[in-house]
Amino acid sequence: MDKKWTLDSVLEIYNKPLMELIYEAATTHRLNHNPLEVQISTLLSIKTGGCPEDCGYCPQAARYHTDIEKNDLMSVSQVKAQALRAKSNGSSRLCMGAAWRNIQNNEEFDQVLEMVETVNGLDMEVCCTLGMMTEEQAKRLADAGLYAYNHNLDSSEDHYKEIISTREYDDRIKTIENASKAGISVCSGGIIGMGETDGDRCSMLVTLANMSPQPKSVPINALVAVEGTPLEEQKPVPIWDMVRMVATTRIVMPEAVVRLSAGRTDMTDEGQSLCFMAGASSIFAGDKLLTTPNPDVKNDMKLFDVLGLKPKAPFEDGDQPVSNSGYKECMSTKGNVKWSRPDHKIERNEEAKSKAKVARKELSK
Ligand code: SAM
Ligand code: DTB
Ligand code: SF4
Repeated sequence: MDKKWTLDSVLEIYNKPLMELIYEAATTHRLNHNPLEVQISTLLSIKTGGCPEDCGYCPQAARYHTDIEKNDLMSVSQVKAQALRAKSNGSSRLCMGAAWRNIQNNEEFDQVLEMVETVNGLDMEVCCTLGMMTEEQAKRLADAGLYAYNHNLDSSEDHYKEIISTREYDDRIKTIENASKAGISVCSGGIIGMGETDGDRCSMLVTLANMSPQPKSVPINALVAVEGTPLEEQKPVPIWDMVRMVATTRIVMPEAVVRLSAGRTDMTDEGQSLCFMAGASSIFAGDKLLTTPNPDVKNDMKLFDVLGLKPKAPFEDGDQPVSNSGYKECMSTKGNVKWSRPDHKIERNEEAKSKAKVARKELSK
């Protein structure tokens, strides 16, 4: 039976002397991963702003007065162009985010399925974060070639109520289960710096670590306190808290990719290096997260050089999904990508798939 974590046992790890904590996390990291590889992932906001939810941290909630540029759903061709750009900058994963409460079964969802199939066809790991999702919708995304679904718990169940009132913690857990049942790799983590206690942070980790299977990917975000949101006055998170959180996450979820996510613009190179030492194995790169700024990718690459890190190739932790949704890409007269031949199945045989995997590994050396 899987080990069950308790709040006391996780708090004990979180509160260790920092040097001990980093050493233990670095050891766990080495036993489960190549410590010199860090995955570069790019975020793309495919539909920005106007969200009906009231998440207290989020600049995209319609009810807050923030200075973001709202956008309707991007076209498939725009997404393809952005994905190619991300790939050429070293990203092996694209995470597409929409400011939706939940997925709806409409033409916009069909368009997202086309985006998923297109980006999977570029041999990148495709992740989506589209809000709540039913099992049926998860299956359609899996069929289109979705690799991962991001749905954060954000905080402990208790603290969640202080931050969001328009949905329940259990709604989040249900969507995570739906992704898992459809065979999609789960990406779920949270935010620190929202006025929570150390107990709240560790309680969130207990919930994640006791999931079966554990999430394959755990983003740890430092709050980006955006003007106009209820959390605009929050003080920046001390780097030591970020290191502790990353290290504890690494120890309780040894096999997961731990993502050093929002908040890097406020961190020094040395602070980020401690996070890598403590087991962070991915960053979001590119000049923007979803709506807020992110460090320059050239600086990230300089830091990788200094530390001897290299970008990780796609699909090292799981097979590339076969896009099987029955769409086939072709160009419309307007130049937007459209789809035809709904019964056509795109399949790659096993030999071709394993050859592609070996080639990608060689390329990443
Ligand atoms: N609407 C979808 C949802 O809520 O699941 C997807 C998009 S939402 C922006 C994705 C995640 O971004 C949130 O769950 C939250 O963890 C993170 N996030 C949003 N605003 C943030 C902020 N200001 N600082 C740090 N993380 C943030
Ligand atoms: C995650 O945990 N962090 C990313 C990704 N998953 C979707 C999003 C961070 C958003 C930060 C605020 C913004 O740029 O709007
Ligand atoms: Fe909407 Fe997601 Fe932002 Fe919450 S976090 S307001 S659900 S976009």
